[in-house]
Amino acid sequence: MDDRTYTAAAEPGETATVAGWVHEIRDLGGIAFLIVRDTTGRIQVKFEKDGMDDELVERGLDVHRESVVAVTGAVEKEDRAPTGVEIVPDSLEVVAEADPELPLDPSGKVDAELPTRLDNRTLDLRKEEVKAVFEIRAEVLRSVRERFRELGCTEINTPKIVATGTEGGTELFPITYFGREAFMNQSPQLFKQLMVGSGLERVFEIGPIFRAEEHNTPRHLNEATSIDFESAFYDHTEAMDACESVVRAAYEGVAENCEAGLETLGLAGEFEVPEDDFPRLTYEEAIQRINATGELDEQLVWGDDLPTEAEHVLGSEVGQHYFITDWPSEIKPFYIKDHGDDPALSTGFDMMHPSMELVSGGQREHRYEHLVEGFEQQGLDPDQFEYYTEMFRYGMPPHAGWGLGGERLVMTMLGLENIREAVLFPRDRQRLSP
Ligand code: AMO
Repeated sequence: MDDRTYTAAAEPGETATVAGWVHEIRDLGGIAFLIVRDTTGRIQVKFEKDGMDDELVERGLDVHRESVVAVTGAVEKEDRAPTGVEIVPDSLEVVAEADPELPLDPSGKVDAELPTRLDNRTLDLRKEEVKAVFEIRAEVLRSVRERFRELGCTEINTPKIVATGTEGGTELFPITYFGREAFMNQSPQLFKQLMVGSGLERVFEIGPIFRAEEHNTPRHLNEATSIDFESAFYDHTEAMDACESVVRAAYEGVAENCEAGLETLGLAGEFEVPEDDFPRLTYEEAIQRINATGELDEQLVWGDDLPTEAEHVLGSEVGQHYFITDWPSEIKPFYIKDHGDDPALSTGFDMMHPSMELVSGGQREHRYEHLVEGFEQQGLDPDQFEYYTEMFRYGMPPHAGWGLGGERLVMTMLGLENIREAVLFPRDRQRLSP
């Protein structure tokens, strides 16, 4: 539609054609209104029954809510209209009629449970506050891409169908690949590492990761978006600096460019870009602080992973984004490098929002013999990873990096209760379509 005017751009004094969805029909007797909604907002269409063509009035008022219409008419200033202007129609075309019964009410007057919303995502995204989440998500991705470019990274795309997994502990989804067993990739870990030894040196990837974990929680997905970073000649502290910078860039982008969306979500006043440096606690300090609160049933001991409850206790103590560094080597994957002076301590780190983990990362083991030993210690067959280990024999620089959960970043930024709210079409134990 070449001559279409977005509702937000309709100016009094002009004749315009607006096209969108019938948000509401208000019939007050002699006068009636259609509220037409498009991606920029809403506009009121006024029908004065006496002064107008009967057929036009009938067509306008018989249309079902959520039908698509195109309305042409004079745009007039009207202080009583929700947006200060209205259209007095000369013509109205019903472009696509909606059924009278809708599975979900996009005007939001009738609340819907999350499963109903996810089953009818198209209608759900007609709601301003749902659309705002995805506009903000898009801005998060745009601004992290920009920051990665400023950091000198090249964007890469690596295979999602692979022969082997990398993240021990979380399960793999097997698939059949021309009669052979293959898997959906859990992480671009090995590929991004291989790229630091290439001519690219510093890379990032934003792509899907697949985890067949049984968890059915408000913060786990079986298909998530991982924001991955890897750089040659970086150690874990430099990787943490980059992580902080990228997370801050996401907040800055949203604060700068998503004012309307934040307003719609009721966050305009309280949205804060994290200004201070993220505190860096060692794992040992972390467990001491958690234990000192006495809030866990059992005291944590060295070597324990942090249960969710411990993350919450520590998160409310720290009250801002923070890192946990120097994890025990035995609970970090084979590719994480140990501290040179103490092999029981790793350079692995996590970056936490007060409510949950957002990032894992570390310096990587780049020495061929140590790497192969690490595979064996983790019960993995190094032969299966030869395509990876082999490259460590041909000049692999020291390097470090991390992976950030895209949905968790959006979820924590906006205070969403369920991670599924940050995904258009989530994949979880129950949900394989839409
Ligand atoms: P990890 O497995 O900790 O590390 O994943 C990194 C981050 O990705 C997010 N994430 C998930 N989000 C939602 N649902 C899931 N099932 C899920 N799994 C992971 C989390 C998590 O912190 N290769 C390493 C990263 C690295 O060392 O570079 C890795 O994948 O926010």
